[in-house]
Formats: sequence, structure tokens, C-alpha cells
Amino acid sequence: MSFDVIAFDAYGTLFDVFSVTELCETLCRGKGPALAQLWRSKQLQYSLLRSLMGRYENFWKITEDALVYAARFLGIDLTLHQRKQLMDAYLYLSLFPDVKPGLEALRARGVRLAILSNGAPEMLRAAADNAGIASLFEAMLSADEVRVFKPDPRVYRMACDRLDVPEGNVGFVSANAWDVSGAASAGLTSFWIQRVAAEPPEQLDHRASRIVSTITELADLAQHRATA
Ligand code: LAC
Repeated sequence: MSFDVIAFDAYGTLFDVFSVTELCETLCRGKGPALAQLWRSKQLQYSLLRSLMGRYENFWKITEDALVYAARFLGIDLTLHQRKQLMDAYLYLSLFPDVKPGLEALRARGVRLAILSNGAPEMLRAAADNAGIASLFEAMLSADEVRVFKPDPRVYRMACDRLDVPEGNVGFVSANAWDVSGAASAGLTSFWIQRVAAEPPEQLDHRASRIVSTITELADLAQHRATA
């Protein structure tokens, strides 16, 4: 496997969005896991709906709107302070355990690394800084630049332009199967990190070139091909 650049999705791929579950549970006893799940699925749904409607708002606003909806749906009366606490937690998400060693191994093999996310630039920067991985990336690219969300092809193509490499030379890595299809459909070589073992691929036309279970596995593949 040889690429000039590997771009990573952020939420669900590098950062564990469900690391907010504990705080959700502390603030809303008995409803923490339901709140965390609905919050994430509404966040994704709002990004798709706003893209289709041509009514862009950045991912921070969408994340807050999704939280407000999810809390109301579950009958939770969040105070403004609690809402702020939960939003702040998005800036301190945990990394999956393979992320730091995997990224470091790729860097050691000379691969350029980037983030390509729907996240607003400030929230990506804060999460990467707080998790101690910001210095591993040469670029943190946000859908905010084209004011439409992945899987719109304009987002993936913007990344190739900004990184100054043709689509075929960018590897894109995501744990979100819909994102993998979107990137492949836009002409990128995509890799699916299957973080939930039983999850099937999406029934969409474009699939991952390869499925791995960790970023460290991806780094091993890069080395294997490099020395082959
Ligand atoms: C990302 C979300 C959608 O783009 O996972 O980071």
C-alpha cells in the first residue's frame, strides 16, 4: 500500500463519540446511553438534512441542535449549564486505543497525514490538541470550507485539492461505513476501520478497498507493501 497522503475521518474513527456516555449518565440518570446514541444519530441526520436542504450550519451548531432534540425526545430537562458541559465534552473526546500508535507508525513510514471531517475547524483543533495528536497531522480539513457535509463529493475533492494530490493518491480512512462509500464514490481509495465487528458494509455501490480493524493494522500494511 503506498499513498502520498492518508486522510482520516474524525468522529467515530479517531475520537470515540460515545466517550460522552458517562457524563450523559451522570447528568441524566438511567438515560445516559440512550442520550449519547440519539445525540450522535441526530447529529448525522441533521448534517445530511441540512446538506440536502442547502441550509448549511457548521457542525458545532448541528451537534448542539442534535443534543437539544435528543434530550427533549427522551424527556430530559437539560439546564443551560448541563448543555454546555455536554458540548464541552465534545472537545475532550477519548481516542480509540489504536489511534496514537497507528498514526505514529504511519508517520514513521513517511506517510503524510491529514484529518478530513465534517467537524467545524475549531472543534477539530480543540479535540486533537486535547487528545495530544494535533502535531501528527499536516492538515485538519473541514467540510466547513465548502459549506456542505460528507458524503457530498465536493468535500472529498476539496481535500485532494488542498493536499495537492490527485484523488487516486489519497487514502481515506473512516470507521463510518457511509463515509467510506462516499469517499470511494468520489474517487478516493478508501479503507474501512470496522470498529464494530458485526457491522455489515453499507448497501451502496462503492465499498472499501480494504477492511481493517485498527489503524495499527493499516500501518503494518503500509510497511508490508513498502518493503515488498
Ligand atoms: C466526521 C463525522 C461525520 O466527519 O464522523 O468526523
